[in-house]
Amino acid sequence: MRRKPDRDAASVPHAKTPITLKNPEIHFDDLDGVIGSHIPIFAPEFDIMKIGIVLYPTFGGSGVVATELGKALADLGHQVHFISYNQPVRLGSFTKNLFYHEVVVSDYPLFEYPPYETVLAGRLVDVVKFEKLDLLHVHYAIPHASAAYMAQQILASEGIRIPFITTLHGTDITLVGRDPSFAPAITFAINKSDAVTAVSESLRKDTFDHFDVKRPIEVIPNFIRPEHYIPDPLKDLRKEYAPNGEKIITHISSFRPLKRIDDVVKIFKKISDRIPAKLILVGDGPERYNAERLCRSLGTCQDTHFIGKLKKPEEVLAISDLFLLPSEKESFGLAALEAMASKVPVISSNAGGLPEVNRDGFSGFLAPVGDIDMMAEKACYLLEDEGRLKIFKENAYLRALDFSLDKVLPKYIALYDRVLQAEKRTVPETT
Ligand code: GMT
Repeated sequence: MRRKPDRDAASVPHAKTPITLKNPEIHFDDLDGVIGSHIPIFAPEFDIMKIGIVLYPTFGGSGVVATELGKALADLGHQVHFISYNQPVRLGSFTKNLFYHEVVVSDYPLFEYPPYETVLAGRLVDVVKFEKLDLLHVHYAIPHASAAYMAQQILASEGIRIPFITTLHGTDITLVGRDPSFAPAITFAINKSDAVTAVSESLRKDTFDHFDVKRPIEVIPNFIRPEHYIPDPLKDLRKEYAPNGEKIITHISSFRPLKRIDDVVKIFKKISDRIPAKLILVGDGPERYNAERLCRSLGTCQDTHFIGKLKKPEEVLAISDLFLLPSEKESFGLAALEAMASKVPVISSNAGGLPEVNRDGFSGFLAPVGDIDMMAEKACYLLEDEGRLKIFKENAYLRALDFSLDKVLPKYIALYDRVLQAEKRTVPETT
């Protein structure tokens, strides 16, 4: 049963209001295939929904997007229940509409591999039943989609119907999911989802190319809340990191091999041979040690700061001049979008969905994966000319606004509404 909110529907962005573009002259065409079409978006009737969001709570982009989505929905009056094994890192302070349900897996000695998926399914059954959820939205297919399907079937056997939406984020499709040991379960769970979204056109295509998917996949891109990226004038750390006015180059990632951290260090070496510059590396992961060793052997350590994981990467982005993302694979590249929202141009590879986010020659530059010469050249082209850099900084911000919450959230709400409308016509399925 969906409820009306206790506040004025007309004051919320998705109350039967056409969403208007603040900058209609800017790149709306580029959103074809990324966001959808030119048709003005009419959001559905405003009803309060009770939504369960299943996510990875760590620093990865899928967790960040899922958390921000939940927070935005809660701000609009919807009731949002996060379900995960840990409190999402970007959750911040609670509001009355936000809830967190922890999934605790027993450490019974027999379990060499704790059965997270089974316990998650059980927790979903419990939360759906007792919180009377309207729908589940799972982020990252493995193992969330199959756990949601299992929960859906358990509930159906009790006469309770719960639809679930799966959002594909990247390596669940492009890397891990393709492993033959995962693929059958992933394909099945995607096909059993009540709706499926992918964060880029590239990921959508990859999914159809590599899995026998029978359902439509809607592209709903990742988003930012522009207000999160307004620099705090009291926190200008620029002088601490670049005391002599050096340019600041930043990279943020999980330091996994596919992020090609070595390329970041090598590109920086080429840049710093020409321009006084500092490199700030944010994040941590398996490649950190190699990157530190490479730095030592290239002699760039005194200009490089490995600062580890940060809850508020926007603080570093606020003092950055350029962002590097030379990834091997990247379904979207949320870190690049966050940099652009902070007015930081991006030099990235052209892998996956990156060209859908970073506009070559406008918000930064693209280069083939591994082409560190080209990336360093493009970086110097920007950093050597103050006027040019300033234009690219403004462009990066304008491009980021194409992915602002007010443009993307109505897409999710419209999808929820469609799924819930379809639900009214569905009888519980018991296999
Ligand atoms: O990279 C991953 O394996 C995990 C995943 C995550 O949780 O951060 O990253 C993917 O999802 C992000 C959010 O949609 C995207 O911005 C990243 O591009 C994507 N990573 C890859 O495709 C490598």
